[in-house]
Amino acid sequence: MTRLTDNDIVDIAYSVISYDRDLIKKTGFSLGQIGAAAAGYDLSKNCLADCKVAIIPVTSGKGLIKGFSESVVAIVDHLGGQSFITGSTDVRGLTEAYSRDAHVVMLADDHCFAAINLVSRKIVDNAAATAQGYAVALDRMAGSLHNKDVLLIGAGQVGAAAAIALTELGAHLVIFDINKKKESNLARSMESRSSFPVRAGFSLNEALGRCSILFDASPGRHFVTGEQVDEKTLIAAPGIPLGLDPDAARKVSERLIHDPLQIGVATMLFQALVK
Ligand code: 2YC
Repeated sequence: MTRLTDNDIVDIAYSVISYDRDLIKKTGFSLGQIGAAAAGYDLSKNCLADCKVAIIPVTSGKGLIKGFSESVVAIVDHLGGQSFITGSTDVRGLTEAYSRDAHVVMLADDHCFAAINLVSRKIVDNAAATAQGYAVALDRMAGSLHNKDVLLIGAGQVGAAAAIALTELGAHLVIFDINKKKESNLARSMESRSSFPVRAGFSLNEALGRCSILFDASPGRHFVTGEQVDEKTLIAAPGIPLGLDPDAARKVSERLIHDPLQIGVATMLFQALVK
């Protein structure tokens, strides 16, 4: 899991409205609609207004990330939740969340970013939620992924969850990872879940030549060049840093979904609220 830097998240709090406007332009759906769809949460039946969310700063490992808790608050409040950052960190922060009647707590150390519903005891992990939220966003941007070839780059935690979510949306998967053992293990594990053969074993260039719809769940930087994308390319890229190099990012910019926290946090919140 790539640890975010304060620079990655510096503008989230003040740009969440323009971010959402851009997401609607690209997919036709808002951050709330995408997160709720990925969670199976019915926005028309529920409202977040009475949902108190405590964000607990965690100092373990490499410590706090400047702006992390504030970014999560901005996203939750943009979605209609009532959130607060606990005054204390770590264990005391958890006791504070309980004493201030939080419904959901959200907290992250260097290995896990979780949302926990204190009433239903539902636990949600950021990696799986991010994969599911991005898969829905790509589906909406493509009109539908049903029976369409999708190149999944990265067979790690997010990639494995994305493979399931994309397959459930009807995508025909081509899987690529620089680690060929991880790539073939994920492809094999997906065979039983997909009614269509899961393909793997290509070089990156061959795989990019076969698919115009990409899901970049890898931590690789700038490995996709401008020559490898075109006006048909659609890409959902939860991986940090961005896999597209600047030339490719410029060419695909109107059809690129990439953010450090927003879609993952939105999906976590709604998933924590459904039974
Ligand atoms: O400020 C704090 O409370 C820190 N303990 C937060 C550490 C977050 C570490 N994880 C990450 O940077 C990201 C996750 C948000 C998802 C993947 N990596």
